[in-house]
Amino acid sequence: PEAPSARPGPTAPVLPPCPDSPPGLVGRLLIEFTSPMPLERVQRENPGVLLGGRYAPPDCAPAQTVAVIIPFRHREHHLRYWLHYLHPILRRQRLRYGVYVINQHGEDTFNRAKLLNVGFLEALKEDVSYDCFIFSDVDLVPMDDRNLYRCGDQPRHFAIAMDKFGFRLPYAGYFGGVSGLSKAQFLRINGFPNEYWGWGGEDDDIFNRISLTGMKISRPDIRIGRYRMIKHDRDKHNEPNPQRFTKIQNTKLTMKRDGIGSVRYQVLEVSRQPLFTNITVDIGRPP
Ligand code: UDH
Ligand code: NGS
Repeated sequence: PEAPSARPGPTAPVLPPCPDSPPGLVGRLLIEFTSPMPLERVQRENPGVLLGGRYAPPDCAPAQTVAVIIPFRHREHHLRYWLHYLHPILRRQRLRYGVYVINQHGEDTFNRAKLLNVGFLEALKEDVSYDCFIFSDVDLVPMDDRNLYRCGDQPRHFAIAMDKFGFRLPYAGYFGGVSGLSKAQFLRINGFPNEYWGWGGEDDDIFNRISLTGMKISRPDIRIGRYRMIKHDRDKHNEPNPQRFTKIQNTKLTMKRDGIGSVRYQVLEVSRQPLFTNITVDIGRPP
């Protein structure tokens, strides 16, 4: 083995790099949302997760540091399932990661993509070493732990075979649900749009940004990128956005001015919970 480049201190042992294919993955998983999931149980079953939802493997040094960003409002019961299933998966994947729940304050129209922009900036304020960002809806749980939550040389789409779509992509340009970009990829597209209020289209706008900057979506094997979605009714204050069809025609023009460079918001509270960091934010309301 090579000589370590930094001198190991008593508290910082030099670990070998984590292997490309983590050993100990189990493959296909049984995912169900029938019995209720108390948070105390999820905490008890994940003692290795540190305050704020941080984790690093004890036995190897990962190449990346991953911030998992969840757009959120009034979905506590989905979040408990998400934490229950995802923490053990991410641990088996030997990731160094943190979980950030970006909670939209108030009852104005929901804005998923703007919350994801906030998550990118706030995660970096917590830890400048984040270099990979995974954006996950709170109601999506992977059915296979070989679907590795890390970044590559192209933006990654993870949720490609959801149960509600018959385990297929609904259309070739679908980029919704769970996606991942490196810090450099995210900055290259000027982050995500801030101007999609209500449901729909923001993921297509992100897809357009990626295509327009000459990048290509990378996806896992269709047998591995399977997901279960927790069934739910339409939320209040997240009605389909009637402007979405015209907006996605104009990404090329709007992406220059609307994105991570122009996002305005106010953080109201940062709260480090045992299994995640909760960031409550005022993102304003549609004009
Ligand atoms: N989200 C919240 N709270 C909300 C709205 C959205 O947390 O009030 C987040 C959450 O992470 C969710 C994501 O934004 O997973 C995407 O929103 P969504 O779940 O509303 O989108 P989806 O396409 O559902 O899953 C749309 C309504 C489907 C109604 C189907 C009725 N059978
Ligand atoms: C498209 C939406 C996307 C959405 C996808 C799946 O039509 O935002 O359906 O929706 N695009 C537009 O509306 C322009 S789903 O079946 O999950 O409700 O993600």
